Amino acid sequence: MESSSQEISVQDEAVDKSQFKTCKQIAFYRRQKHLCPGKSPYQTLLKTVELSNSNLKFQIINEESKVPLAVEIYEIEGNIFRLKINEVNPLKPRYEVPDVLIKEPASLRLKISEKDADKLVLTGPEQEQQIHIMAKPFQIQLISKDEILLSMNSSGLLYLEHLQSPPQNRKSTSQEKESGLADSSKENEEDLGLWEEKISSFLDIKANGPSSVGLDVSLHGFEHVYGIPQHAETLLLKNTSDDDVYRLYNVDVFGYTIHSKMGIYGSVPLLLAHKPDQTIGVFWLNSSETLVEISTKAAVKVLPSKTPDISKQRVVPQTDVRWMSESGIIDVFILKGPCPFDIFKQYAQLTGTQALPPLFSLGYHQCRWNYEDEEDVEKVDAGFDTFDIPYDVIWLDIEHTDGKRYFTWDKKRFSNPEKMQKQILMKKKRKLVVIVDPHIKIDPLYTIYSQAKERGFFVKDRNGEDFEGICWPGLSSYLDFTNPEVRQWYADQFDFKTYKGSSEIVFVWNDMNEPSVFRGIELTMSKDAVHYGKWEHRDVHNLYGFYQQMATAEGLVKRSGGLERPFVLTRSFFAGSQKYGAVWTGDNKADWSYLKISIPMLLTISIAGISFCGADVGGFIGNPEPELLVRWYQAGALQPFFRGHANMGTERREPWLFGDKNTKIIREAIKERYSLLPYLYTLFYRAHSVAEPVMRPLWVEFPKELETFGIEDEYMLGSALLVHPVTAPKISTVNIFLPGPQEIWYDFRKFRHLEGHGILKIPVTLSNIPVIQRGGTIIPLKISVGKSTEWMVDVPYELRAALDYKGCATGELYLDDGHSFHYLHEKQFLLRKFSFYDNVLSSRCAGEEGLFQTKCIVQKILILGIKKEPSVVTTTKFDGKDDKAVAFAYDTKNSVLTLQKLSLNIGNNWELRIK
Ligand code: NBV
Repeated sequence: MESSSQEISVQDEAVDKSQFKTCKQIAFYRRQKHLCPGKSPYQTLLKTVELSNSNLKFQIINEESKVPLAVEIYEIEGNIFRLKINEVNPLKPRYEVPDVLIKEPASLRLKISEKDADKLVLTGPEQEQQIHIMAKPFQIQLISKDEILLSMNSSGLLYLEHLQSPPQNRKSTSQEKESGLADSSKENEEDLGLWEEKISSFLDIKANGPSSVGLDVSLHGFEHVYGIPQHAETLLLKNTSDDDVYRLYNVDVFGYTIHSKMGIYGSVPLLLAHKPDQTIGVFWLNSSETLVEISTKAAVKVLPSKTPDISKQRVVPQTDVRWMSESGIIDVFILKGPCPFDIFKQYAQLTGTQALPPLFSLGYHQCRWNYEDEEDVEKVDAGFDTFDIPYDVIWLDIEHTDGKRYFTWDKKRFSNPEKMQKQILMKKKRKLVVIVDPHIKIDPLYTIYSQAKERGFFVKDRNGEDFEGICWPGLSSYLDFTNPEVRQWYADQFDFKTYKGSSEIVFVWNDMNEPSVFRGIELTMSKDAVHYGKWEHRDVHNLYGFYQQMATAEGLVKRSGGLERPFVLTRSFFAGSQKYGAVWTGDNKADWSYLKISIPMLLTISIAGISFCGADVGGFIGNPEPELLVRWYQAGALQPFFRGHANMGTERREPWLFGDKNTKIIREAIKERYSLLPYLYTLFYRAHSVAEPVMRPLWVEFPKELETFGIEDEYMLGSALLVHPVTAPKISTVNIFLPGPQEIWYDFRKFRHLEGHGILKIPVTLSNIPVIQRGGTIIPLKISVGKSTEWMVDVPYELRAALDYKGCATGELYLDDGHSFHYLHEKQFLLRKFSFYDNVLSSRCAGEEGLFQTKCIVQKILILGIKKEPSVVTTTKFDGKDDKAVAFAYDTKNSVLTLQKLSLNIGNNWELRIK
């Protein structure tokens, strides 16, 4: 045993999977399944319609129970529609998710353009778009260019259970009557989990009875749907069957099963649907346990015809999506695109964009559970230098603490953490990440515990006592991060004065924040636990990790006086987590199938707004065979968050432990990542500024090409690089799909133009995975790499231009100090645009307000796809100096022009002319 967790025999506690519910064990699912699709009992009360500047309000009534519901409809700036449905007079307010929307969305005034007994027609700013509200039954249709794009409640599955007072004074209620539950015997009530839900020895008591909500959304003309992470599943969402629906419920599943729709660590209730001329997004803003059913079918569409009696029909696909949540209100945003990138922007307009990471965090991270002690850290760190492998961050897992008391150090193993940071890591310009979990050891002598206890900062159980559960330190309580005061206090714990032994190179990893509770129901917190504001845990469950990461990130910013960008990795996440840092895919296995599934998993997280994501390189559980480890490094090096990690008890696997040949290949993969950092950092800038995902499915870049819609074994890194990881052993050729008859593709390393498009068989060796540059792009690179990102600040650039069929290309570079907020507050950044047109490559400013100064130069330029050998190449600097002829080399076979020894300032305007 290399490490010990004396407090509790941990491994066994964490692996027990038998406690995760199947759908049929979820009471609100069983209840909602009592509804038969078809005619909804809800009717629109058109006489209640009220139009204001910001919305349209009206009531709908359940014709069977006669209970009304309040409906609000908004047209939000930027082509977004919002529907809210709540009780008219709830017994007490129902939970409406706070803090996820970055601001109250600005709405536009709607206009009622038609109103009769059956229907209300509304128009927004765009004339060709209409909202139809049907009266009998209640249904909403979004119409675009005379076609139905989307409809809600068209399958009649709108559902809302009204809050009730506790059982003693309870009468049978409306929805019980509705679903035939009113006459149920006590036994039947238990079955449906109305007031209590029992799973093995766990009892969940529902203070206000059943409270679930549900709605069906039909996507007309769509058969390709994506999103709703996190699942270990394919990129394209599958049709669900009754006991196999997509679950959004954050839980700790050690070695999760792949190709499963069960919930794992994070949830983003955003679904995307795509067809060649339209992308649409459905954002279901609800943080309680959520289930999503998907069913794609062929629907008959009647086409408008001039002769009314000869109606033309066409069969079109339709995808019905049914959302069900355990509590809260119905609050759904329809992002109307029309392009994939519009959806990303619309979603970011609501929930924010990816935080701009500090540059070091885009380097390679070396982690394991655990790096034993200071000596171990020193050795591993030195290993990277000995073997000439760049890396930026070493990580310490839970064993570095004093008995799993976060914010402390194990006195024996880490007796002098300051020295370790100063004399080893800082000197080498490297960083340290430490783990800080949300459970707090119940120990009155532990300051964090005693302070939190005294201030009442822990989540309570249903009896008003601090909730207690078992986790790594033994019996623990859980900080209530939903409370803003707790978050502030928690943020202050990261202050250098409070967090002894920490320094400005220490960053943070939030694990176990689903939250994980050993021996708890489904290894998490009881749903009847009580949070700030008297909300039940069931209401806020999926937000717990979101809030911890928020508080941690705020703490890191605060400790630097607001100057420095934080880096926080979280395991659990929700919509909007992108604002606070990075996520990873948790406890995967050292198995080829997990390497393979990591691609669709990361793509799905990426299109749901969280660009900074990665999977444990090598696989957390088990020992990867060398070939798998090598392939995983090659894949991870071209994914947004790049960290090697390994479980306790696994064999050591630092990159140099697998023989010279493998070390060399891993070194090359990591070095290639470092040389690509200018491109990657620019992509992150775009994710941050305009919400473009860093890692993208092919269909996002080629939205009209049907063949790309289901591709998940390759992806685009930005719009310039196509990456096809190798995810099986002993492979000598791979089938790559190259989109676009109009596109030209080049081998990124050999610069060769790849003939053709569609499926291409290309040979591979173990030395690298296929990376292909798209014609029409210019990629900024560093010409050499250093020990870590900070060693590379002054390293000159290379520009690699790959020409399209018209002989043109464009690219961009974003640059700043790599760590502070000066880019934001003082506009200290540089944004350059490179373009190649008419045999001239020019560099110009693309962000006039940027003020960053640098001496860094472009030293090398490669132009791929130059058809003819030039006779002369000149550079013109726009700093007063004249044209200058420069030396060049031309490779006739591959049509590559190479210019070396240039000295063009990266921040200046210049031109390179080819004659
Ligand atoms: O803190 C220990 C591990 C961590 O290394 C891993 O990355 C997390 O996903 N943690 C889970 C808890 C224990 C898992 C058995």
